[in-house]
Amino acid sequence: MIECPSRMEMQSSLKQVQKLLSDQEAAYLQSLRTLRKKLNVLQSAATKETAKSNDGTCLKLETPANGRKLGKAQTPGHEVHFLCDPGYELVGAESRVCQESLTWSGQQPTCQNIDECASSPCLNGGTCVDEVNQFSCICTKGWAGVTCQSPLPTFFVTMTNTSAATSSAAVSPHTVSLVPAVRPSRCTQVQGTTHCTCAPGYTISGHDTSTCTDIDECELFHMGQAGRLCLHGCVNTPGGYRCSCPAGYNVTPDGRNCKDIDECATRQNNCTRDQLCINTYGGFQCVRVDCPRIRNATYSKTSPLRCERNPCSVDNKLCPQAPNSISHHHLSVVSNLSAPRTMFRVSALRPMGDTLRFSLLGRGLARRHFTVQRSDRQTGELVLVSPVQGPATIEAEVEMTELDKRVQLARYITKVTVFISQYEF
Ligand SMILES: [Ca+2]
Ligand SMILES: [Ca+2]
Repeated sequence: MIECPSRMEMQSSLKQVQKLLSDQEAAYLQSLRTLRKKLNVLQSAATKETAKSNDGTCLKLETPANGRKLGKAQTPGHEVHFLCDPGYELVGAESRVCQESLTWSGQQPTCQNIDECASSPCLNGGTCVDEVNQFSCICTKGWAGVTCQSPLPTFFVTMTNTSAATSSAAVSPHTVSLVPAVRPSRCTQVQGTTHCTCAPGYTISGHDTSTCTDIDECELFHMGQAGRLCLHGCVNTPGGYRCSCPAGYNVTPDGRNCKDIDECATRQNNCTRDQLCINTYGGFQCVRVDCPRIRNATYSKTSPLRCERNPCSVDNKLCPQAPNSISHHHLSVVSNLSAPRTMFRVSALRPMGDTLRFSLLGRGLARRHFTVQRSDRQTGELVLVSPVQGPATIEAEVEMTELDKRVQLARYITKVTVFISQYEF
């Protein structure tokens, strides 16, 4: 069992606690007073140190970092001015006066870096980086320029025609150009003025002198003093241009013209062994010469392009009427060839009779564009009389008949196939 303490004992204990507390309070207040006194002494000493000097002048003022102080006088009534370096702005008093109390008016100013990014100068999602007296932009993909104002840089992919490039050693079948169409300019400062220049083939367009844009020569020099820049196609490239040609042609060494590829000479043809490869402007033809199969006569191939009639049997009266020989010739010409123009000549090497007669067989296109005329006693010629717009293929048959006393001795057929190209080069 716990016994309750007596009333006397309780009062004695409380008195002891009260005394302890009041002693503690007194000691605490005493130390506070001592501390305040020390602080006051320090404060008054500090005030005297900063505001006044002993020789009747204000204390020398500090020059702010990244700034300048104008004025050296420290006597009462004189002013000191403050300036900041470019890229910094003054925060605080622009000028301070040395007062009669030998203290300076106002607060000591500081020079703080100006935030050029505050006006959000970077466009199109660019990130602004503040630098002293300037800023720079980190542009998002697809944008360039000082403030990311220019679209691009895009990249031109130039593919040369594979069929046209195979025989050209200088150009690989796939030439991929990764030169940008927009490049930075080179700027120099001359007597305070900025001069910006571009690499050849580039120019400064618009107000932005920091970027150079590719010159589109195809557009700009479409018709030059020397005629067309390119005879066929013009391909603008970053920093330059190149001429292009249709399939079946190569660009000539001068870079302006187009030259037909001889597929027959370079084995770039798919003609079979029993076919003849005929090179044409812009392509080639595989031709096969077959001898005619007619009832009254038989023929033998005496050369790849010539069939001769076999000797007629004595009882076949119609056989001698059939052509003695059929020769094939192939011509390749460009479209819209000027006329009149001799295309082919047929001659009799050893005429047997007293007369040679030349004529054009057939109808249609051949009759519209060709005629046959005698050029001398033994020679007839196939003449183009009007230009042909290609692409086209015209077959003309020239017949030469030998007569003696108006009796036909022999007939010779010459089949001339003319391949006319699509282009006029
Ligand atoms: Ca160009
Ligand atoms: Ca060709």
